[in-house]
Amino acid sequence: MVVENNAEVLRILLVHPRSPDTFWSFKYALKFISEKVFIQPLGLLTVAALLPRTWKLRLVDLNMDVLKDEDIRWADYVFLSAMEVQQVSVREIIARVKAHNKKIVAGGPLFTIMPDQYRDVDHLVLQEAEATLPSFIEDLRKGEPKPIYTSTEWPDITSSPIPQWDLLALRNYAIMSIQYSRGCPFDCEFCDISLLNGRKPRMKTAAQVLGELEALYQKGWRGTVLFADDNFIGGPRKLKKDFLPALINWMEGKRYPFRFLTQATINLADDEELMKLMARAGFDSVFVGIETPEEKSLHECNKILNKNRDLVAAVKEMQRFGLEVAGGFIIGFDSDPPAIFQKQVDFIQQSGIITAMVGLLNAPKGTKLYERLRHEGRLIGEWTGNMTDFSINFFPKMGYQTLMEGYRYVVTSIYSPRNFYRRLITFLTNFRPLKKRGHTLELSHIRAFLYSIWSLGIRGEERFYYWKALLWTLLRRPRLLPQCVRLAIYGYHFRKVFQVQNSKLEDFNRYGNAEEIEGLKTVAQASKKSENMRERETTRAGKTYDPKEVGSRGPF
Ligand code: B12
Ligand code: SF4
Repeated sequence: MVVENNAEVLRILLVHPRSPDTFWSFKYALKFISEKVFIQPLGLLTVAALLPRTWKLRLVDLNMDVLKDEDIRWADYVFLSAMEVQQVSVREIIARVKAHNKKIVAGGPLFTIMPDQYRDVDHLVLQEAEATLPSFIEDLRKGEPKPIYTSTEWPDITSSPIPQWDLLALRNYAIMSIQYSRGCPFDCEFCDISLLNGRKPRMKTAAQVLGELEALYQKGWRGTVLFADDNFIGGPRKLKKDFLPALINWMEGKRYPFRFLTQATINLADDEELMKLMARAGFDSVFVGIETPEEKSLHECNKILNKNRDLVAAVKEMQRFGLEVAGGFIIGFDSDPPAIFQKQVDFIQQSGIITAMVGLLNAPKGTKLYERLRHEGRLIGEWTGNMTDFSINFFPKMGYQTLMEGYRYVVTSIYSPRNFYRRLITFLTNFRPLKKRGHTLELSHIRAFLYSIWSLGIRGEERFYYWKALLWTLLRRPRLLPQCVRLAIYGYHFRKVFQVQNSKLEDFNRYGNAEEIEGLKTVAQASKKSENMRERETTRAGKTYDPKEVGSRGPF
């Protein structure tokens, strides 16, 4: 540690690894507004704010920048933050930094969930930085930092600092995120949130969150802000009595400079007061884990809140209160019947959910699902971190080929232009956003609109449906024209993402060159194991195994 002007100085390079192009990268949609990156790395900005004020910091986000040798040489320590989907980039960064003989400090969901796979990292500072980083800094000052720091406590986040916004050029991002709470009281079998953030929701104070928003506002940010909570409504009483009224006040005073998005559980639809308050505070979209319309599968994964309710009605209720619902769906449960694929398509079409993230069930390490599958001898390897890349890390009961073909059917159906635009009209018919909003039309919106005319309305395969939807909106719900255009652009992105992923899978099936195709290694293993198990099952049943029959019927 160097001492400059009587203060200790360390140079820290904070690196955010590259994310692959996935459903949530919005890569193809962002082309319509410019070459921005979807969202900023909130974890690293929070870590930066927890470091001593005298240390010098630089941030490199590999989703837009390149990692320069010069930056690595400058640094005393390289701080890495990642989730599982970023593993390929993480490995590259570690190799580069090690080649420069520099020390790496790593934290975030990837390392917290799989520390054993990253023993080559010099210092693993796991769980929430508020709980573990202070001990690391203390040991570093003493000159004896340990290889691993972990904690069993869920820290009080009311003292979590304002993220260090000045490390970023905000204009390079399409949206910003902040956090109000951590943790979720539920316990779904496939989810690792209870391991990362615990089951007791912890909230920040209203003043603290308003301070974070004010800092963003002062930095000149206007537009979308995501509340990156596990479940925004995990502590509904405090939300209704304290936080939302304060937020409404602040937003009204500033004439609505932001629009908010968040994640919540389906029981939001049961609470009219909460929906109204959220809409008044500026929320107009909420991501809800719906998972499946199949009751037995909901039971299997312990998604208790979604059981025994009319899920389509719940979605429509939220839309009626001005909240666009984005939905998470999962296919591949043991209890999924053969009809599940059509059932998912029908559900999504009826509900008018535009952003339907349909993923394959996967078992993240440490979850109850992971342990069950391991016990049953069905685990194949570790999850790639991505639910939409046609990979699975266990042997599915319905058979691998059946699942893949069904999954492909679902994603191509719901994002076919015909179904997508039908759904868009269903949504726009039901959606009732609050009237008062201070949003002004920006140049980027006009650019996106014009580009959508060219790209979707003139050149696109969807042109007929695009114009039909535009005309319908102009005549029936003219106020919703911006939403119509925005969602048409999203639809284009979702279709493209699945097309690209699908063609990678086809290439893989044709040539089997898994090494060249990122993320498809588990597919190879699943496919192979699936065939082996089928062969065993068929032979046990006294029949002759014919690999060509795979997928036409399953032994289970
Ligand atoms: C916002 C969000 C997103 C955003 C972007 C996230 C981003 N750019 O970082 C979007 C919507 C794009 C997204 C996408 C996906 N996400 Co996401 N996402 C979240 C969410 C809700 C909030 C992330 C966040 O900002 N948290 C707030 C900050 C403050 O927390 P944090 O990053 O964890 O950082 C803290 C600690 O981890 C630690 N820490 C973090 N980094 C470092 C570094 C160092 C050096 C140290 C010391 C400490 C440290 O200290 C921080 C402060 O306490 C989390 C859940 C959650 N509550 O974190 C899921 C989560 C990160 N996402 C997850 C997943 C699976 C995905 C997807 C893969 C989903 C999919 N269906 O395919 C996609 C990936 C797509 C892609 N292209 O990357 C998982 C990751 C699981 C894992 N084990 O890796 C999480 C944990 C949710 C979950 N359990 O299901 N996600
Ligand atoms: S409700 Fe959502 S965040 Fe909570 S445990 Fe279930 S999947 Fe995880």
